[in-house]
Amino acid sequence: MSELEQLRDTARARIAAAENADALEALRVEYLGKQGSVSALLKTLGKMTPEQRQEEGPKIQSLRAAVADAIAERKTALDNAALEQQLASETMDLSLPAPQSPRGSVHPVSQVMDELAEIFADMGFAVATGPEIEDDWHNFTALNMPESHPARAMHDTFYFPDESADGGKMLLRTHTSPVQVRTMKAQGAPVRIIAPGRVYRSDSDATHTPMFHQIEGLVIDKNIHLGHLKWTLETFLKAFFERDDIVLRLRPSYFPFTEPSVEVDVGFAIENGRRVLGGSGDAPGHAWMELLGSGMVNARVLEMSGLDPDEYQGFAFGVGVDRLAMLKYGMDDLRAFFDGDHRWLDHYGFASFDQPTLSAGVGATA
Ligand code: 2U9
Repeated sequence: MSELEQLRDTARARIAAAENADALEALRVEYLGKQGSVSALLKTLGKMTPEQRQEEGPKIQSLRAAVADAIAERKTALDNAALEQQLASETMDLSLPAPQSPRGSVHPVSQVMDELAEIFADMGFAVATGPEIEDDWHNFTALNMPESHPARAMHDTFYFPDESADGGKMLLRTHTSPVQVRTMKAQGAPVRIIAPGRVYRSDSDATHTPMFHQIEGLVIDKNIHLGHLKWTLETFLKAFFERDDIVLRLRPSYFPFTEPSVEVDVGFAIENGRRVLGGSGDAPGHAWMELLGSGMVNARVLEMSGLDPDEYQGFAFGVGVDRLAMLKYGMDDLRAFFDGDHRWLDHYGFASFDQPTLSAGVGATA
């Protein structure tokens, strides 16, 4: 065997035995690097005669190719082995539960708004909305509260510094009633709507926030009377609190936009320190709690909204959504509703899949 063949076989054997990438790289440098032994042999070609070069050149070139091929082959084998080992060690158990990542939740006010829309839709009510920045006429005058009416002062209104184009004052609506005025003016009668949304009053303590949520209802048709109002509120409250034993008490009251006006109380008992609605307030261990305001729409309000009060009558009601949420889901501080504290939301928020439906029960489970 020639010296070159011996060198080739030794190199092949050492390369095949290289245990890892570092050892293989060391052998590559040893044979093919600038100072490597095969490179040194290639350099000898320059000093040979043309005849010698023709004889030795192909042999040395073939040695270099054999060493390079052996290195490439070993490199592939080492890479494959490393991959096999990685695949064997990095197993993944697809049956494990997914890691807990932060989840959003539905705010109790949004949940209750959805519940209310669902209940009233079932009774044939459409949802109406309107602007939160209102003018003085739609918020007050059209609701039988002309300028200097004492009820205006009671609303603690947020006014804007600039007046509207026709000289009226602009304000943040103090109730959702202007939505009903706009609906009557735009669509005429009959009307069967609820108007849920944000309202604003300059008032802040444990039971009042400057922004809160209301839902108002309005039904206008021929021959509507207080009996329709009482049935509607009873049906709504039974569906919302998911109890058949809700008892209402209607008390005479006064609102400028309704005549007659009635305040609606519900019977409740204290259970485990919490108010639980149900039963007559006059029953032993029970009491009455004021929950809603309502009444027959004042004839003057119908007129200002373009309806003939001799042809059409109607009833209206209003209730605080935040208060309904507190009563149903047991929150005791209204201010926490708007703090944006995620720990409160983790506790009182609802899963986004928990859509209220009448068939599955409007009450959420989360
Ligand atoms: C039109 C005509 C009449 C809506 C009504 C009340 C009584 C009422 C309060 C409940 C608690 C507001 O959120 S609260 O502070 N609301 O007592 N609201 S009758 O009457 C209307 C509305 C629109 C055109």
